[in-house]
Amino acid sequence: MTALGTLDDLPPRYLDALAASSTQPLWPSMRSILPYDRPTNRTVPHLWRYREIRPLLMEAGELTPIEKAERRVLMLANPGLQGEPFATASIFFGLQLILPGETAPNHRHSPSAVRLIVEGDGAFTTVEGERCPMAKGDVILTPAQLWHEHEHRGSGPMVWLDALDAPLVTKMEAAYCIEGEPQNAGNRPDSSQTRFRRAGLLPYDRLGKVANSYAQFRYPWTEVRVALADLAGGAGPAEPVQLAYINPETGGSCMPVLGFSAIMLRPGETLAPPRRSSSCGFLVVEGSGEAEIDGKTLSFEENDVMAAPTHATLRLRNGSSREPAFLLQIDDAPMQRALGFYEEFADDRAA
Ligand code: GTQ
Ligand code: FE2
Repeated sequence: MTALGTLDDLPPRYLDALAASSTQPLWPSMRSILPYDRPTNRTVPHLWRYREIRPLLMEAGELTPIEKAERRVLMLANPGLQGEPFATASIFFGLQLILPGETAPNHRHSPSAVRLIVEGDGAFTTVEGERCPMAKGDVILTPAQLWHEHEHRGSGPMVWLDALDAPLVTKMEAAYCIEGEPQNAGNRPDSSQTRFRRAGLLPYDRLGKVANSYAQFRYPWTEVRVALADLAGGAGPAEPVQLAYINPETGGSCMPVLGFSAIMLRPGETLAPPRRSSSCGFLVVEGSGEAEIDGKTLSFEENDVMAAPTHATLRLRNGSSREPAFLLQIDDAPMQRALGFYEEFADDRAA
């Protein structure tokens, strides 16, 4: 690697002239714009303990009425990002609380959001007129620019994890939101229960259509859990048990920027995926164990959330030798693939 010239190498007169012409030399900044060999991460491995955050979220329920919040959310701010309210450089995570009888008004925005349900029942999110019931572990999509509102008709608090591609959209100076009239959705079951009931089957009239749309908004956890158990039943001990959430009409990632998948850690299993260029986070749906992210050990329990920077070395260990553990993974691999630079590293240099 060549040692490059610095600003000190240049005459002050020349630097003043550059500043006056709104230009800058690249070569003194080359290694910070293009770090050599691997990226420089600000994002640090981190775990948000649900046990600690839940009381704060409940207190927000007392301190701030829904009308004053629109969305009552505690954002998960990675300590490495110096006050930026993001979990990784490209992933926004927030824990949202809605109380019985409350509604979060109809709106749409340029960032995409996905809900991963943590606790409670009796709430719905309505996306483009489709009413999606929320139950623990469910994944519900709110793609960019689609109308969505939340309503809680049950009893007890309802909490979910919001995952948004807001960091990217904000960086693009393209983030905005508008409010609309309530959607007045009917009682029809959502399409995960009708048109997309089983993997491998598509409504006939959709066959061959290049879908530029979102066919399915909700991915019920009860079905994902069964699918993971069935996958484990047919897998060798060294094969990871992980299922990706896809758009059933395209077979591609369910969202364009962020990717969603479910992992089953079999009893006693340690999962050591290849090092990847993507950043990611995890929501623990069931079980407990340890994550090792770039050498940092984090003990996780049910409902905890974790974040890992790009290019991280990762191990996920199930703490139980009797019960499986289940995690939802959120990553920015779809965006990296779309941009043409996604990588997996077979030889883990950091191991
Ligand atoms: O529930 O619509 O965490 O618009 C951030 C922005 C949640 C939502 C967030 C949002 C929402
Ligand atoms: Fe929203």
